[in-house]
Amino acid sequence: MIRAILIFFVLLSNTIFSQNKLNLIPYPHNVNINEGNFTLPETFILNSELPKNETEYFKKRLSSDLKFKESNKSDANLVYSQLPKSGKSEQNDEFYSLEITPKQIQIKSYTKQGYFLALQTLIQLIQSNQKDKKIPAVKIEDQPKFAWRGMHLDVCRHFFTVEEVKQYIDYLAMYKLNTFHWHLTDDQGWRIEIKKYPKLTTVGAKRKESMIGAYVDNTFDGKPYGPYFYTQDQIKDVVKYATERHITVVPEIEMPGHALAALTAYSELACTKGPFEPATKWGVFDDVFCPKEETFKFLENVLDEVIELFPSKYIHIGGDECPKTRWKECAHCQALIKKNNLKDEHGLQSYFIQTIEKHVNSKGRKIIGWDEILEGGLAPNAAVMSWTGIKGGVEAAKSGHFAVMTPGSYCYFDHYQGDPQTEPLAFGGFTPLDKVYSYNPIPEELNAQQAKYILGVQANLWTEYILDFKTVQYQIFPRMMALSEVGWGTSDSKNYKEFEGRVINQFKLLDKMGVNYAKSIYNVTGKVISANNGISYELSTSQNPNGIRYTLDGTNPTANSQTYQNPIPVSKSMTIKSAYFENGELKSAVSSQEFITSKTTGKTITLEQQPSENYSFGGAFTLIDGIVGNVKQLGKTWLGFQGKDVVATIDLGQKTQFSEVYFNTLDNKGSWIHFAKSAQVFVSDDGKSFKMIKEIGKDEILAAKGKIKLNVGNQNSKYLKIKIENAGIIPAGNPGADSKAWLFVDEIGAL
Ligand code: TNX
Repeated sequence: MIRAILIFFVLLSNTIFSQNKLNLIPYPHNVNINEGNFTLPETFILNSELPKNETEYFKKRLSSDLKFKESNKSDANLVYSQLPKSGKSEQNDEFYSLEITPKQIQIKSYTKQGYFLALQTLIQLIQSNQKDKKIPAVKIEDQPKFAWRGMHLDVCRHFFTVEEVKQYIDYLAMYKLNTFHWHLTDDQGWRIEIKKYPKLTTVGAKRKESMIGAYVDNTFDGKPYGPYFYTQDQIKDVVKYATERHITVVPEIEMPGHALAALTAYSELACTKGPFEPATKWGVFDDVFCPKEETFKFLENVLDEVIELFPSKYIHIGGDECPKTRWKECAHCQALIKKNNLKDEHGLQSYFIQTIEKHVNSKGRKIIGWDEILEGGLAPNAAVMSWTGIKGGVEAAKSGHFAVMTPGSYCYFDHYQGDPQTEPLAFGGFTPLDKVYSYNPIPEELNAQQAKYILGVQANLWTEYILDFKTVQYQIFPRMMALSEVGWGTSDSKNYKEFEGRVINQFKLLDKMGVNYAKSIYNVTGKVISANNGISYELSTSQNPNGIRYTLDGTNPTANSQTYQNPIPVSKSMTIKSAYFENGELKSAVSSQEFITSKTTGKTITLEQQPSENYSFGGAFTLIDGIVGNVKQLGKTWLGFQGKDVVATIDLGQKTQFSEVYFNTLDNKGSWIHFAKSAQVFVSDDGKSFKMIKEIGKDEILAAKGKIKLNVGNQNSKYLKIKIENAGIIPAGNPGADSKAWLFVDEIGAL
């Protein structure tokens, strides 16, 4: 009976949902659903007065769904009228109204852009009602909240063809994004033809090889990459393509940092002699543009050609991550600091950007740059793209400068969107769909007047770990849909589940288009919990919990595998594989978790000193949870201690026999992580007086590459204590020299 009532409510809420909400992303601001439907005819009749280019686009998008014909009659299926411009109106240029009655579809707007946006809404309505060919009678009045709704694409770390870039632009158009930020130059490659400086592409558009796999692996593929770049004709073609879709292309030319590819081509623009080569690994490099006369002349000439190619109001000049190492040692730079009364090298960075700004302004354009352009004082007319959090945007808005919000933790689509074990290798971080959806581009610190300087929001796609276009699709979908609704101004975190329903509806369309979107929202996530003096593995999903199936024998789960009900006891080493199914169909990726258990697993552990906040994951329990630290997941399965030793005491519950003790420690000097210096193992029966049973030094730890296994003879004790000594102060000649080293430790076991 209760079940029947429940089912009734589920059905009822489904009908309410389908009655109240249309399958649209971004959701419009004003929607009035009326009685009746418009039935899609066999041949859809377009009024011949419709704006031409946009209507061509509409026909192309629907070419596999509908046939079209033109008619000059006013009773055509689709008619358009342009609204007269009214100065006072609250409505902006992107406003549109879309009225669908059982007889006709009518669009009104001030601009062709408004008409184009209305068509996107109509396309989504038609495509999501393809089955019964009926679209609901509705009146929509709509316009975006933010003028800048952007997506960025890095084509330097990995290159994408003109065709792929055009597809990317198409995705933006589908979800009403209007700005494409094209990251065209970086250390690893210069990707735009500049006629005056041919070496930029003959020399700077290729690299010897590329880093592959996780950064910590420090592995290279040995394969030359490139030359890959866009000719000016190709650039013009892309800009035209975007313009037809009412999308502004904002080019980015990086300076003063991220300049190795350019310096390889023209080494005279650096502070030191070189020779240089385009970077083969990822990161930040010391060789940057030197603020000399000839460098400015060069950059101005480059920008002149760029300005010719891109009609955008803003030109992005980079500005991020510019180490000051070379400038500190360069006599010319120091003299320039003195001559211009600058405070220091940060002042010089500001001088650099202001010099460029003057030039760009003289051509009638404005600069935008990453938030480091605030260093040492912001150029007078510059806009800021706030990526290292929101403070850059806040500072800009408070001082009357425009800002675009792209904070890493919400807007970096190179981050993971699901459990890294089920995702393609990504940069790091964790930015799932609901996190993007929860973002509010207006920082709380701003008052209404200052908030007007927030131009909008953008997501960035850096491609260090994105080798092909399939992975581009994977990283942006479905998160771009969340971004789109955030930028449109109709997102509401409270309604996330309802939004997710609309996303799932869009998946059908993406399937039809052959887009490789992420299914991470379906994924099953696992958590180790302590139970009965050992551990159990708890599985969950944000979807229907009855849809989880799992196996313990290493095979991939099928619809017929065991249904998950309660946490799974992990009493021995095993691999638990799980996945989410709906109506017998696999919806998620398969999640796989290996457990290696020992006599310490799930016992009581205490740490004398706690790990550093950012690397404390599940606290001390992490060290005995049966999951052995994975090098690729530093923030997850390891505990990190900066400048501190690890002193862990494990209460085994009762006298326990063991003869081997093991633990793991890491070495990644680039990230200031160093192997332990020594380790000691103790035992006790009362937890008070401990006896040392083993000690090892640095050489043994090094020889074992951090995977330490210690033969401790036959022991029979209730307490096991282990002291792992931090490497201390980082020695000279290493990154982070003179700072406190990090000690990363995981999984302390006894066999
Ligand atoms: C920081 S965001 C960078 C990029 C990297 C990115 C990786 C920004 C302005 N600079 O050079 O690709 O992190 O997430």
